[in-house]
Amino acid sequence: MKINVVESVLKANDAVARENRRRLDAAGVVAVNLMSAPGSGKTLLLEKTIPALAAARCAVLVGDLQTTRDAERLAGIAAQVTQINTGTGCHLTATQVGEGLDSLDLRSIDFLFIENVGNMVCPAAFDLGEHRRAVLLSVPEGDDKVAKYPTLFQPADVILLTKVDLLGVLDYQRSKVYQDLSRINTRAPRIEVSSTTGQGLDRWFAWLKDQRRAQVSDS
Ligand SMILES: Nc1nc2c(ncn2[C@@H]2O[C@H](COP(=O)(O)OP(=O)(O)OP(=O)(O)O)[C@@H](O)[C@H]2O)c(=O)[nH]1
Ligand SMILES: [Mg+2]
Repeated sequence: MKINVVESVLKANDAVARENRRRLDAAGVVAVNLMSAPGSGKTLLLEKTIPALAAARCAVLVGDLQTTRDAERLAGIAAQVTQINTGTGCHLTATQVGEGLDSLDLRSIDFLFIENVGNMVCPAAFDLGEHRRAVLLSVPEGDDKVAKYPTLFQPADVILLTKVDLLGVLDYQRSKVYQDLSRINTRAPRIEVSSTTGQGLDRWFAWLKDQRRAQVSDS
């Protein structure tokens, strides 16, 4: 008898993810899962993004092992914020997101941002029921990370090169990142952004609005 525990865990997760997606679709919400290494700038990007969309129509589920610090940063910005503490878990699961959805009034929002736990490996394996995956890669992490952590970048729907204001400060070759991406993911648009200077943020906002428009026209 063949028992594959990992496969069954993922299958169970996928079933809950499908239900999460059904709930989001029914409420007309587009959900974006932000994934990256710790400290790549997910929360600061959301702090800049949400006011540029209609803040009252945005909610955030924030995943961290411990603390409510990110939720506190976002509480005065998004209409609804729920922190999910995973304890020792290095990624969010569909069940945790489903419980997070229970805490939100989905009918009153257009965008749900899911800030995943900072980690370059585990989050990519778990469908949460999101519609789009946004992967961040910050300049200080180094220009070799796409090649070293390809599983994060393969399923990305958009790739954000963050903290580009630091390009002149660090020894960093963007061309290496783009060369590696050309082998791993040619589908996702690449957007260079700085949340501190504002560079590139308009392209990111436009991409988000396009995803929302696509969802509305699909439904
Ligand atoms: N120079 C610069 N610093 C940035 C930028 N974006 C974020 N930071 C800084 O990077 C640090 C980490 O940013 P966060 O937004 O907390 O990163 P995060 O990805 O949410 O981190 P975790 O939730 O711990 O995974 C903070 O000190 C930010 O101020 C940027 O565009 N440029
Ligand atoms: Mg954060």
